[in-house]
Amino acid sequence: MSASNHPTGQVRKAPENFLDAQGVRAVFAEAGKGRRDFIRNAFAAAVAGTAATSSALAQSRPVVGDGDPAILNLPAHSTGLGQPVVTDGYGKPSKYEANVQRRQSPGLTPTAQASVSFAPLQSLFGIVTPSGLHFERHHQGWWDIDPSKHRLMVNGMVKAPKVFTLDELMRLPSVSRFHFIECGANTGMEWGNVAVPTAQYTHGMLSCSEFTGVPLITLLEMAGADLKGERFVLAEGADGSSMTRTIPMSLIRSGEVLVAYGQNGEMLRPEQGYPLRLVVPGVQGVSWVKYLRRIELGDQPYGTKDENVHYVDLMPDGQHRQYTSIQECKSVVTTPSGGQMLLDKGFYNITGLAWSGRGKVKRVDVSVDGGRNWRTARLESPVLSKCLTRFNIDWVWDGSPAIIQSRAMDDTGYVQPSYKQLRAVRGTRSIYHNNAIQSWQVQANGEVANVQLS
Ligand SMILES: Nc1nc2c(c(=O)[nH]1)N[C@H]1C(S)=C(S)[C@@H](COP(=O)(O)O)O[C@H]1N2
Ligand SMILES: [Mo]
Repeated sequence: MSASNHPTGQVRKAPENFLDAQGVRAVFAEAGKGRRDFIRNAFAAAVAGTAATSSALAQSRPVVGDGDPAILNLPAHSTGLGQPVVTDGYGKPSKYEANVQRRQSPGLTPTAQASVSFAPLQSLFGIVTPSGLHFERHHQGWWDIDPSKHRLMVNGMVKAPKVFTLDELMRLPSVSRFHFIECGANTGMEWGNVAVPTAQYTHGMLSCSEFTGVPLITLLEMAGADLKGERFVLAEGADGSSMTRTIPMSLIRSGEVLVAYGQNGEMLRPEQGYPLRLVVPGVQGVSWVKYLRRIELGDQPYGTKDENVHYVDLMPDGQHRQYTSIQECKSVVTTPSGGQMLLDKGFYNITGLAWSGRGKVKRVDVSVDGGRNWRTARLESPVLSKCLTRFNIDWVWDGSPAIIQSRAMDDTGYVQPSYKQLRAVRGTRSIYHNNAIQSWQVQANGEVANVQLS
């Protein structure tokens, strides 16, 4: 099967790509909260006008040589002078991409100091999240901290407690690595079967960057850390949330935990913890402490508020599971995905992302019939450990209803579970750590909706 011997279908973008934030929220307000059908139908109704237009366009598009003005008429950009170089500015995306934005979920109550924004996964390619689209999760808002006044203290069970300035840290040997970060609450709404309409809101508390920094083990060694016996590190942020998390030495010893100042080739963005954040590959986002100001070495887990009260999983036996930190293997199809619309029958490239907090993604299978049959997708390089992996697979849509799913497997052999399998172990009362298989239903009219198969 290839694109060349099938007519190529068109995907109409998700509403986020052509409605502004107010528009998306208005659709939700109309729909009222609650049932997935209301939300889905209202969403579809609000964008029906656009759908009709683009569908008509698709049909009336002239073939080459048939008088297509986009071919025959020389545009201004081919005959005139272009813009001068931007000498003193920071480059921006095309104005035609202005609606590709991180957004607050229309399904969550808006607050004065919004605390989560989601990355527009359905609009991204490859594995790297552009820094301006990285999701945000702030427990007390973000700050743009003066780096010359920021300090990192290393204390606790160390012979020589140390305080580093940013300049001192940046003189040390550095490494650069690609890793995903996923909030433990990502896909949390789906536990309650409150389906949010698009991949941005189901899976968008997920991003991937190239991080640059100093291995934490280097700083501990410089401070003369006593590393005999069981050891744990407490990481503390400088913002008002007094975010503190325990990091086990087993992760730090390998050198993969970084004190990072770089993100995608430049300094961290303020929203991502400028000037310093902890990078804890494979572990849920909350442990990636931003505005990092202190590292303490101890001999037992610290049991902070962010690990005793938050980010715990209520299990079927009524007990809370603590310190669930590794993000298990997971994947999501980003096109076709909720809110998009297939405008024709024909060839489509199904594409998505897969990741595992335990290592590399080994395989991704894709089903278009709700899990009865599976085909193995192509993994695009690079396939890196604890990093997003892009997958693609060909599909010819015959115009009948379909349910698209992806199921990832990592190099430990672990396979991403269905909702049924996940609930069998975890029950129904969780908020965090949902890595179940996502289902997107393609309806006969081409609309794509978020559904859950039982
Ligand atoms: N200091 C500090 N660190 C923090 C947080 C915070 O509010 N303050 N939020 C945590 C949570 S819950 C997540 S999911 C990630 C989000 O990182 P991001 O905003 O760069 O996407 O940062 C973590 N580190
Ligand atoms: Mo989080």
